Amino acid sequence: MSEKPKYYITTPIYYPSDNLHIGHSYCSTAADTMARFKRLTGYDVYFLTGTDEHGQKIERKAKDAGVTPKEYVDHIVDGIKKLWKLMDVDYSDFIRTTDDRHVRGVQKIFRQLYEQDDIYMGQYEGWYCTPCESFWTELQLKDGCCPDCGRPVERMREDAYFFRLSKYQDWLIQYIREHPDFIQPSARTAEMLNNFLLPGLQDICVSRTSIKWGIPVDFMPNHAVYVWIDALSNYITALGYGTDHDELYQKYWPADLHLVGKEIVRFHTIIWPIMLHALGLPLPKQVFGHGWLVIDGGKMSKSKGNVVDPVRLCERYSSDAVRYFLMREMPFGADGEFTNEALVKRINSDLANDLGNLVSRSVAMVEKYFGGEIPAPDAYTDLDRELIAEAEGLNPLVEREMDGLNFSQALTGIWHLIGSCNRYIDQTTPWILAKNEADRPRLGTVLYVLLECARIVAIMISPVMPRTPERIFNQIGVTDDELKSWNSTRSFGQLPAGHVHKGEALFPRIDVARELEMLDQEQKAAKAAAEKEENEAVFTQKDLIAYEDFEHLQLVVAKVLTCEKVPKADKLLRFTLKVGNTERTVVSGIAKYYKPEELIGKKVVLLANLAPRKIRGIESNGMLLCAATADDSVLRLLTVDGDIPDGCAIS
Ligand code: ME8
Repeated sequence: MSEKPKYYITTPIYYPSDNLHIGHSYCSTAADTMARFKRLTGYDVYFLTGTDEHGQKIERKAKDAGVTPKEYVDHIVDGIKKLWKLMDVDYSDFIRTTDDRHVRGVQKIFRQLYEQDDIYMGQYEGWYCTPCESFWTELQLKDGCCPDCGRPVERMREDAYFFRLSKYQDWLIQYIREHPDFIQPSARTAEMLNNFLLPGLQDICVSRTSIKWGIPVDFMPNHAVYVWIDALSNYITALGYGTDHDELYQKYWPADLHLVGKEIVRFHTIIWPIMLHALGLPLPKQVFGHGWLVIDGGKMSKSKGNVVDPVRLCERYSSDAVRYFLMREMPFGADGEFTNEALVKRINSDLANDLGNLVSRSVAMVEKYFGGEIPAPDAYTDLDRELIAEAEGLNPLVEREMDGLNFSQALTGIWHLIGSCNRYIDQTTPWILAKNEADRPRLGTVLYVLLECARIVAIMISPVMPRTPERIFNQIGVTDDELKSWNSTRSFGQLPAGHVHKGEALFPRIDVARELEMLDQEQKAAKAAAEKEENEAVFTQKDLIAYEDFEHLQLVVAKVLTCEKVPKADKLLRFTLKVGNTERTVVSGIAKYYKPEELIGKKVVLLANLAPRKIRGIESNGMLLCAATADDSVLRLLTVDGDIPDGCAIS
């Protein structure tokens, strides 16, 4: 027997977030659907997923929670694994970047790149946003603050290793041009070339001394491997690359498909291929960047209270229904708006009505007219042949669309057949045929055609909806595995004699108006809870400091003499402050909370001995103290009560 061809597919490794939403399920559902489809069509599939667990953000969250980073991520990873189980995401392996096998693999890769001079020691300097763990250039800053979260950034410089991306730029441009399928959808190829490669690549920083929760560089342990060399390597360390047990690597690498969200295509099609090429390894065959599931045109976020919980949806509608919706609703490469209405209507019309009706009506009629025994077909009419042709045409259509990752189009094709079957019932009117004994052979043919179509549909939907097919097979009396196989959908008429078994409705019909009202209320409650949580300040005690440390801070009363908006900077106010017999300029990012004129004359609290910083070209000398909620939705300046001259010390 010839060996099965191999197929290696991956999802990105997810950040362990306590905020996993339906958007995260999107990529995993697609990867699982593809893995199942390839298995169904005869491939030896390896499907990898996992978690990306290092970095300062995790370190800080763990500290806030009073646990070690490992304890913090362990708990979240358990939740992620439970979600994949609930959603039938049936991976072959789950890699964690904290796994020993990964740590050792990354250290080896880093060392090799260093020894061959693709990694070198340099100095990194930039504006650093701690919450986002990101360095930014001056140009990237927005109003002098982090362009992602809007919070203040700090100038930081540290020794760091760099990876010579620039050395491989011309090679990569040529590679991408010669392999038009490497980056998909193809519009992303142009984006990568025009926005990043052709303007010129800069070497990237691949280590940090300021981050402790990371993989130590083994030959320079005060450096932790920074982000992408750690994260991207997972695709090969999981296969045992570089160890004595690299059988999986030998068998499955290169990957056939890396599925990733559109925002990380860049890392997967620039840094990753260069890393692999530098290591002398073959490149993945394709990187596909899918779109985002958005709400009200924007990303889901916990603080907006618009996070859609996949667990809740699966429990209420079944994982098959949720998977169907995700794969059907929007073309895979594009963004799509998530609404409760779209979800509920799709489940009702496509699953409860179209698919549910086909199966339940066909089975009910076989029970009623043939005592549950599947009739043998008689002669086919033109009408039958038309439907049969559509059913037989589905195999190549679905194969083509699935291989192109056009999940939605594949499902549209399958649902077209379901629609044709339901119309066929109306056209052939079995209930009228049943009245006349002479029409019995015709009635048998009609019902046979319907059951056989239902069998084909059940096989076709199985990659997207792994649970429903078995329920359909039970009802239409299919037990033989061969009749559940992909090959058996190529030619019509495989369904043998047997018995149908009327079962429960595949998907209960939904009262759409009531359901939407209920979901709406649930969402409002979730939003209110999120707001309450956000506003309830969580106080976490920081490390104790000595009194001498406090004494270093020079806090004084300052009087606002002038205050004005900084032109072309939405967030910034420029203050002239009187501090005793001196005056100074301070720039503060609080324009959103105050009108400049409200502040004139106020006595505020100034940290006077903070090193000066240039913000939007203005030198700011000190910082005004404010109190703010965690999400910065409310912010108030600290002012001094009563009559006290400016310049007075605060202690
Ligand atoms: O990016 N719609 O992890 P991550 C669709 N650790 N997809 C979404 C989505 C949404 N609303 N929200 C998130 C990372 N995703 C890195 C990857 S790989 C070596 C390292 C997708 O947890 C997102 O696009 O932030 C990405 O593909 C995946 O979830 C993981 O995102």
